[in-house]
Amino acid sequence: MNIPRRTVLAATAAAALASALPAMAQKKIVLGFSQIGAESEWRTANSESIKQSAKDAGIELKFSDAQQKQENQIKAIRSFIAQKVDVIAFSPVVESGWGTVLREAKAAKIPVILTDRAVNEKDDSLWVTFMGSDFVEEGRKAGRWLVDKMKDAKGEVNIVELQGTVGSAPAIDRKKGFEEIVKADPKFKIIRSQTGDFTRAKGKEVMEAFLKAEGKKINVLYAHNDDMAIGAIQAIEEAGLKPAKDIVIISIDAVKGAFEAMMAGKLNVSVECSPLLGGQLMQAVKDLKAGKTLPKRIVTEEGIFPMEVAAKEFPKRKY
Ligand code: GZL
Repeated sequence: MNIPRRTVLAATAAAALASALPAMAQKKIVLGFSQIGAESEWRTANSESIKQSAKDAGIELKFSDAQQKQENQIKAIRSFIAQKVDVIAFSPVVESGWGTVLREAKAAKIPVILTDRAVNEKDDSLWVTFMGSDFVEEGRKAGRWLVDKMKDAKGEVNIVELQGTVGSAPAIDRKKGFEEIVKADPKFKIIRSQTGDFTRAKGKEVMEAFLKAEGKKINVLYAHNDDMAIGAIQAIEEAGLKPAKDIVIISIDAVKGAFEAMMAGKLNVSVECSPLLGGQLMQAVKDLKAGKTLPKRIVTEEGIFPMEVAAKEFPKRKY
């Protein structure tokens, strides 16, 4: 039987494609991830979540640690572009200064996912989605807890504030949310506010300075993360004061160290900020590569843990 030449060619091409398909289908998605650093327990748990979830999802992860420097994150993103990764994701150390490199990624047709922290670029076509917590709401939760705690307090309530990294979304928004709530009652006064850069060491150092300047006038410490609160607790004890008693302490993240401090009676409350974004990120990467549309904003659901529930909740904690 004489089979037309074009039919033979089509059959050969189909056979070649079919034999190549399994390999093509198995071609691993490559994700370039630029992480801020390892400044806190939260960050360490976040990195672990991303690395483990990439492994579980069969995604090849190129992971870079920027040691909390924006220029290192920009370098890493440029390197991912040069390597032609499939997707780029990162947690921006600060809100501004990303337009140029995000436009380079867009020009290279590499989709970008923001995780954990936002950027303040006007052109939101520069990223596909932003997944992470609502930091303003975290600040409001901290404020609402304090207002309730101090509802019977007479006279002024003097607050010192340990801010996160200057210019970072969590520092800007946690301050905003907390102030929105406490400013409703003039008895609350933020008498000192300074960055502790989200680290234990800096938190301790700045709290020492607060104590030197204000001493027993301080009624409350509001720390933008647990690591700075834990550092400040050391300073408060070294000053001969009782943390969580002489000075009410509110912090954010709800990492293991915070639960341990609450169970020791040294921290009053921690607002949850979940670092476990790895699973959501890998699902978003797979959906992207499968041509699905992602929501512009994916918000993490979170709670609040006062010291009274710490012992019961601690065994259930995943970070
Ligand atoms: C919040 C995250 C913050 C944590 C800090 O999502 O960006 O950075 O609250 C961490 O502990 O350093």
